[in-house]
Order: sequence, then C-alpha cells, then structure tokens
Amino acid sequence: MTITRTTPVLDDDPFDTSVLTAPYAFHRRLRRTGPVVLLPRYGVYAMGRYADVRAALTDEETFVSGRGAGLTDFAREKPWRPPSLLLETDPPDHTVFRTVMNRVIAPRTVRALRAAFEPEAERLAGELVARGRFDAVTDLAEVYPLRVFPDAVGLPQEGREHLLAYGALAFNAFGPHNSLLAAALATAAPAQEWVAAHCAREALAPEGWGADIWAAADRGEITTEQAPLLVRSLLSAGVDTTVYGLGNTLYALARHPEQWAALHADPRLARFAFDEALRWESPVQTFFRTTSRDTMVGDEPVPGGSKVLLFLGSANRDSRHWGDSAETFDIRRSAGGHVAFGMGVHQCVGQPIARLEAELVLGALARRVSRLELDGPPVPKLNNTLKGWASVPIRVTP
Ligand code: OVM
Repeated sequence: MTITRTTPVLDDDPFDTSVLTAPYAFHRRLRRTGPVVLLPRYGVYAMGRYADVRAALTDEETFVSGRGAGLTDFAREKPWRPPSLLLETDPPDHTVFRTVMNRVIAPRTVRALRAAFEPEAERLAGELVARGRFDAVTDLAEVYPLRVFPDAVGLPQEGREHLLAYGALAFNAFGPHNSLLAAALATAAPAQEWVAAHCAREALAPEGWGADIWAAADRGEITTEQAPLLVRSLLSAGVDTTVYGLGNTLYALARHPEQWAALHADPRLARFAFDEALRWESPVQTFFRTTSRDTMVGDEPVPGGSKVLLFLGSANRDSRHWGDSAETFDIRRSAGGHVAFGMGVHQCVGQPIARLEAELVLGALARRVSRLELDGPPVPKLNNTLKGWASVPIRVTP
C-alpha cells in the first residue's frame, strides 16, 4: 500500500490588506499548520516557524536568491528592473559584490559617522519634545533617515525625498501584481528616474559610500557597469527600512508605557529596544527564495524550482523559539537571533547604519522624555513586504 502525504494548504492571501495590516493571527495559523504549507493562490510554499525559516535563510545553496527575492521567478518572468547584484544573486558571484559592500559599510566606518549623525538626532528630538505632541512617523521616522543617510552616501539635498517613493515601489515589487504594486508603479516614474541618475559617479559627492563603491570599480574589484547597481542597492534598501524600523519602534514603545519608563530610566537600553521592536513588529515581513533542487522541510517534500515565502515576522514571534512570551514586547529580553535583518550570507549589510540611527534617535528622545503615549489612532501604511505605520500620533512629557 502506498500512503500519499499531501502538504497542508492555506487558502489565505498574505498580500491582502487584512493580513498586511494585522498579520499575527495568520502567522499563528501558518505556524500551527505545519513547517511548510502551500498557498495555492500564488502556487508557492510558505514557512512561518523560526527553526525552518532560519534553516532556509542559512541554506543558500538550496534556497537561492538568484531567481529573485520576490514572487516573480526570474527564470520565467522578466524582473521589473535589472536584478540587484546583492539581494538577487548567489555565491560565488554574490560573494564578490558582498565583499565590496562589507568594506564600504564596515561597522568601523559606520561608527565613525556617529559625530555626523548625532547632532541632527539631538536637534530633532529637542524640537519635537518642545512641541509636546507630534507624529512619530511623519515628523520623525520619515525625517531623520532622510537628513543623515543621503549625506553619508554623497547625494544632494535636492530630490532626496524620491527615495521614499522608490523604496515603497521596490518593496511592493516583491509581492504580487496587486493594487498596491499598481499604485506604486503608477506614481514612481520620477523617483525611478532620480534614483537611476544618482547612481552615476558624477551625481555623487567625492566622499561617501557612493564614491567608495566607485573607488572599488577603479581598483578593478567590480566593473564600471556594476558600480551603479551597487549604489542602487544603497538607495533601494537604505531609507524605507529605517523609516519603518524607527516608526515601529516608537509605536511599540507608545503602546507599552512601562517599557518607555524602563528606557527613560536607562537610555543605554536604546539598542535593545530597537532589536526587540524589530523582532516584535518586523519592518521586512517576508522574503521569497526559490528551491534549486528537491528538498525536505520537516517531513514535507518541496520540489526544486518552487518559490518559498519566508515569514520573517512570524519566525520572530514563534513560541517554539521565543517561549510563551513570544508575542510580548519586552526591551529587556534578549532578542538576539531574530531574523528581522535576515540571516546567512544575505543578512542585511546596512544594519550598522540602521542601528546607529536608531540608537541616536531613541537615545536623544529617551533622555528628554519621561512619558510617551499614543495621542490618537495609529494609521497603518500598506506595502506588500513592509509592515509599519503611515501615522503614529504621540504625546510626550519632558
Ligand atoms: C537591493 C536591495 C537589498 C535589500 C532590500 C531591498 C528593496 C533591495 O540590493 O537593491 O529592498
């Protein structure tokens, strides 16, 4: 007798507005259903448990990125833009580009930027605290990264706000061709032009991460065709991610006043608060991989050539890994090992920048503010990949 096992199926659309704005009930069902499930709506597999997501992220030979980190399978369909040399390649090619970027944004290089990044965090925090009420997203999370990050890249003031629309498009484009992607494509042409123009050597300041990438081309480590694509990675992944990360952190703290009190009492907890917020409400909720061969996930076979949707935001709330308090926001827990920055060879190369920005902004606020509370209903921001807020009204007590 042959017993045929079938992979469990979930009929949900994880890119539907209802799941994008409130994904956690779906995550629980996903984790409960099995280590891997089928989403017939898109013909893809999905994983939501920490151990399986992490295992896939760290097995880059089986779960490849070269066929795209979104729903589009580059082996079958034309990508919306030339693939990223970092995100959408595999070793050994990936290693060449990643080595260049590791040097450009080495933790030591980023630490040296503290003096440049700190005054703006202090200034902005001082101004907002004096106001008493402000919007954590539109007055802070969308403002601070756009003041400091483009300077460090070597971009001009003029036009840098295009980076928000470009990032929104790039992250929507990992999902299906739904109304979110259509709306982003309909409005992003000026942003796409601005980004394309500012990857060129002539558009970049003589000092900065952009110039450092071009210097790698001068040394022959990459070609002059590849340099603008690596600059494009900075412009694609460097702003929206930190905007959502800061916004989600302030949202988490506003929802948990006792956690703010702990941060105020010891502002050195800022870094831990940021990591815990990334775990509790991960800005990048999902990435796809493609199986390069038949494989097993637990007892379930997954055929080669399958798109697999990895739920980072679900792995980060899996009680199998984090225990019974998995869904509790607690800045004193050790959130180390969360997969909000990914894991393995593709783990976020920009994380020292994100951490520096977060530490400076949260530290500047924590030292000035004893109480921080919601001052109205937060408004979700919709994106196929990013989870966050369009508005988080808050009230602060100095
Ligand atoms: C890239 C990139 C890397 C990570 C995330 C991302 C838009 C883009 O290399 O372009 O999201």
